[in-house]
Amino acid sequence: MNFEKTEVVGGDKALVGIVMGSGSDWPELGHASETLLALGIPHERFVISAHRTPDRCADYAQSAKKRGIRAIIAAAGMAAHLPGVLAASTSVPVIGVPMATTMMGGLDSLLSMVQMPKGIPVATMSIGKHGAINAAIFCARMMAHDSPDIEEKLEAYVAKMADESAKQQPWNSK
Ligand code: RP5
Repeated sequence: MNFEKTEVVGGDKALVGIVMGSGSDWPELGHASETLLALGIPHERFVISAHRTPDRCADYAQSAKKRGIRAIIAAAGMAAHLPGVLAASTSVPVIGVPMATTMMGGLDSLLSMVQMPKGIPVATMSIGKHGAINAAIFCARMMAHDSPDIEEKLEAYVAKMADESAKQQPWNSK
């Protein structure tokens, strides 16, 4: 099964799919895309809703493996079913990113996502930007073993982070 064509960021063939329940999730999911790019992982991006476009959601999940997608980062807020619904229709690992909400700060999204019953796992990250960035790094960790380029970029990313952390002197900043 083919899914609709889209722009691939950072290469010719996407290895990771970033899927979000609404365009309103993009400000946080943009960090996942940026981080995947920094780690040399080509990816695609779609707005797909488990509730508003359920058939499209099933089509995406069912086509993902055949199209070469090796991990799906799925973000949603409120009753955040998207990662679980995608995971139900594919064997590709799904990494869930709960979105912050104005009503409950994202605890609603987190609990909807993390409490998957046995059999269909979703690897749930932390809420919002931190989870989006960690989802991308988690993809790199899964893929580094098979890709010296991703491994090298991941090592450089971690080394840069450590360097920046060790150099911090907040008492000297104005
Ligand atoms: C979820 O509902 C989306 O993932 C989003 O976080 C939330 C609100 O969606 P919008 O009303 O902003 O489109 O499905």
